[in-house]
Amino acid sequence: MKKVFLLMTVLVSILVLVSACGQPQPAEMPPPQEKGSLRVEVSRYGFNKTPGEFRLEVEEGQEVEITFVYGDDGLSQNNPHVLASPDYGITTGILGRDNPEVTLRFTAKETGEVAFMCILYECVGHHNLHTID
Ligand SMILES: [Cu+2]
Repeated sequence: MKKVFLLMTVLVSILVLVSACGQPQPAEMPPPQEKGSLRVEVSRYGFNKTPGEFRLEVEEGQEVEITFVYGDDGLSQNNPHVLASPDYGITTGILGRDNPEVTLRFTAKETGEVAFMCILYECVGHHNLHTID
């Protein structure tokens, strides 16, 4: 009798699982973020509020798109930044209140880390947007 009960339990479980699979999906999932596309906040506290240069792992041949977003709205004055990757010889335009998003695009020439930093030395919190020695 116990065996029959166990068998029934297993059968019911399978039926529940099978019918659940047939249900329409509740909502469309948002498309996954495009590979190599990234948003990073830049403020006087650092990249994503972390002091030091921003480092990104890339793979050779990867199309990298990195958007820097102005994060100093809490300051009374404008606090412009210019972001650069010396490894790739690329810089953004001025990131500031009037231009709150700037994007860098490049193709990774080798696998490893790429460093980004602010090259506008006058900015508030500049020491948080550069290599920490
Ligand atoms: Cu800066």
